[in-house]
Amino acid sequence: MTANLTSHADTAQVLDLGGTWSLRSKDGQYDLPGQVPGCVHADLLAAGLVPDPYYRMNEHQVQWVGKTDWVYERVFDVSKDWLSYNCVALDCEGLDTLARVVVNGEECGAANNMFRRWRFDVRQALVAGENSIQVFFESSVNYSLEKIKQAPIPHVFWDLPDAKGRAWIRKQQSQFGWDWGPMIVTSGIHAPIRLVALDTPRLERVGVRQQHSQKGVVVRVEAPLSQFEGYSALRSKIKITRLGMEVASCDVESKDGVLDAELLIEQPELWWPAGMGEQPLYDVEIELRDELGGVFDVARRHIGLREFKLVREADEWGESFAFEANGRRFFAKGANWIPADVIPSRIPKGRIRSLLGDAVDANMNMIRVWGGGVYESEEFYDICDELGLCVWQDFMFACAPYPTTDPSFIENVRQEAIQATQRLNHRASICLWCGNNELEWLNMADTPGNGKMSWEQYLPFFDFDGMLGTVVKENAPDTTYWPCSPLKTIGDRIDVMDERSGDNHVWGVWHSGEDIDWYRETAPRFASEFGFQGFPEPKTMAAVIDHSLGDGNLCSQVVDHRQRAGAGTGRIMYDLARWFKLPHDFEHTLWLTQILQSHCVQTAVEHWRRCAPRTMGALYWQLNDVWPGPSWSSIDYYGRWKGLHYVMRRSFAPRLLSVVSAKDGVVEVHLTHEESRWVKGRLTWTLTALTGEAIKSGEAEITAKPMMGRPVYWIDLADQLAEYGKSSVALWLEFEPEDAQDVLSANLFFERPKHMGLSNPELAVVGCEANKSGFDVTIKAERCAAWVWLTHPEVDLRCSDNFFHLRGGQPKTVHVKVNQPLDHEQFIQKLEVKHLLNTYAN
Ligand code: BMA
Repeated sequence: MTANLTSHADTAQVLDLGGTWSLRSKDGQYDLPGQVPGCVHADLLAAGLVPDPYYRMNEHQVQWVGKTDWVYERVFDVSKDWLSYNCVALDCEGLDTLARVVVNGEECGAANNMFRRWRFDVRQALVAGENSIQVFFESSVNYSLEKIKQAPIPHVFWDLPDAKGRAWIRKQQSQFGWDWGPMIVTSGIHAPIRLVALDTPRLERVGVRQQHSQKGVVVRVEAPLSQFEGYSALRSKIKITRLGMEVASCDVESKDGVLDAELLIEQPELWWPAGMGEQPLYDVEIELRDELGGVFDVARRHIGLREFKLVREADEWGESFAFEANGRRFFAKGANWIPADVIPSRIPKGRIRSLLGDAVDANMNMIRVWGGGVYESEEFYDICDELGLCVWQDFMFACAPYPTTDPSFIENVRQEAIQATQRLNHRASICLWCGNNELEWLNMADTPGNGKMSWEQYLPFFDFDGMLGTVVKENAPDTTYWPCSPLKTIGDRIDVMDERSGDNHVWGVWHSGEDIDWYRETAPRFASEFGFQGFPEPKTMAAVIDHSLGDGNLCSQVVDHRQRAGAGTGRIMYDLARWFKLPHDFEHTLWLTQILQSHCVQTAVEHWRRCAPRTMGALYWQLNDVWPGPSWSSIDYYGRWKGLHYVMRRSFAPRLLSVVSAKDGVVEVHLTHEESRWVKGRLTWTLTALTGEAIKSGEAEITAKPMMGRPVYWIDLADQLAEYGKSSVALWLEFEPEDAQDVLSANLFFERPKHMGLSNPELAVVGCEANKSGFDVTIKAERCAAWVWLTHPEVDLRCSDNFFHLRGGQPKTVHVKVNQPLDHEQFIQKLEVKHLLNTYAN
């Protein structure tokens, strides 16, 4: 699917300047090929002039790059007729970040915002034949450090010394280092750059709005024109098609340089978030023509017909914070997205699609594009539109005070926000614009200073009717603007512990040391961040550490170097000891941190789903990684699913059967779903000894309404628990729905894993059939096997299930896809089927 670009009809000349340029350091010491689009770090890596910054502690050896000024230059030819055009513009989709553009020695413009698109008039500088272009990049690190000397703004204590000025520069904030990633401050022409010569009317930009009613959906197309002076009777032909079939069209005259037309789609196919319906997309084509029908310009947009609403209404718990799509309220299930690599040009082809596809595979319906990253690419939003992933879109501000009273900063950001909202306002997936990440929680005080800014400095810029709120109202009027995440609208605006309203960043476990079970005492209206760290698997860590140099220890200097969350590893070990026995070697420690992470986030997510409709969203921190290292992600840097991602697939399943211990040996059974009708079926349960023998069992017909918010059944096991002891039994449940949809299963342990009387389960592979995309592996255990996972030292597996509990005597078949062709022998020989006890002892 091509991006939604205004493509100039054949009346414009376009010269793509992408490709190989030459790259020089200002001091002339470095002179090498430079790729455009790209960045300096990628070019130095390609030339072998810097070591891989992700390997061991090489990050330290590349810091000089971010403190160096660079210049990209090349020559290009244009024919004489280019000079006959009224307007010849250099169209730069992205300059990172502080750039000066010189054509044939003539200064043509400067840029100071990596998030903006820049257009420079180069008509006067151009000559027929060979031309030269140079783009000079000033070091963002040096600039920002100098800037805070001149114009100090309070910076945050946790920022690295060279990152203290990051708030002054409109650049991916997390490039200055974050608690999950390295400091790599790039420079470069990071998006397409082209020369465009035109002197006929253009569609400057296109806005698409929609109004839903009984009659259907009215699609309104608005577009200011440029270069239209001297042209009368400009007409526009607009066509809306669905799978090539025309569903609406019109032919209108543009007035005073503005195209404004409405088209009715009578039988609209609505676009739904993933899991609620399909994602039909319509093509909108807008042609700008002269009175004889000659086409001056064409623009195309892909739209989904849907209405989003953020429902904030008073209720018994305070004020709701729930999203509605097409009038249907839904529980937002998802994660926070960070850039897929600190060096964008290193993102492998297809990685964005596989990460977002993996989110939907894990039953997610929402992604938050977090404010310390970037406004993502057209490809990203194309895929979200296609897959039904709703996008909570932050403006790019995170965890620092910003110079929000500086006029040039305000105007620079206003242009950035206008471009971002105009670029994305037709997107089916965008459901909310959010002003910033955590400024109100972390960076506010009555008086500015010490990492804080004042409300006087903050509100005019970020508040509902502040500068950003106004930009959204004007350029994306059908999308809600939310000033900050998290934010309260009842009580003290920044009291994140107040669960009556707004969204919450529920960090009590990771950042405040609460026990994992503490999550069950919480019921935020919407949890837009929470999580726990886990290390990547051994294969991933092995790519960036050297075991022969003793790196293979959680607290080795090299592994500590990768831990960016201060005492993060200590935090992991603290909670690990709260729940599990200590692992016996580095490899199993890595796996056990994934099990702990999964258990933590699962506890939160399943509890909050049971709290619906009081709680109506859970977006865990974070989906993906920027490099191989410990983080809160569920998918590691190489795209491998950590235990958390497999567990989230179960916890976010459309129907969730879950069971929790209530008081005095009684357990509560919950059946949670968001369907529009009640779900009925047969529940069967068995209490077994961990050694496998059944102790007690039962069955019942149960019924659950959507977002039930309370148990559907209770089981009294007080006597059995007293007789057998909590540490030696487990409860297994199955739900068979009347409507023949998937059978659900759940289980409950009554003791923390470290105190459970688990014994060797004699877990074995009892069957392995090759299939089209891999193998069907059947495993069976004689006794209860907790936290069973499948892995392979040589290939990457994608399993239909993983990191699950297995009841003794109950075989389970896992469908395994492999990322490289393997014959049966090669696969089965090295396949590892492990379980919790393997982490404790050989
Ligand atoms: C929140 C996020 C990120 C951070 C995460 C983990 O603050 O907004 O800034 O990485 O917590 O600490």
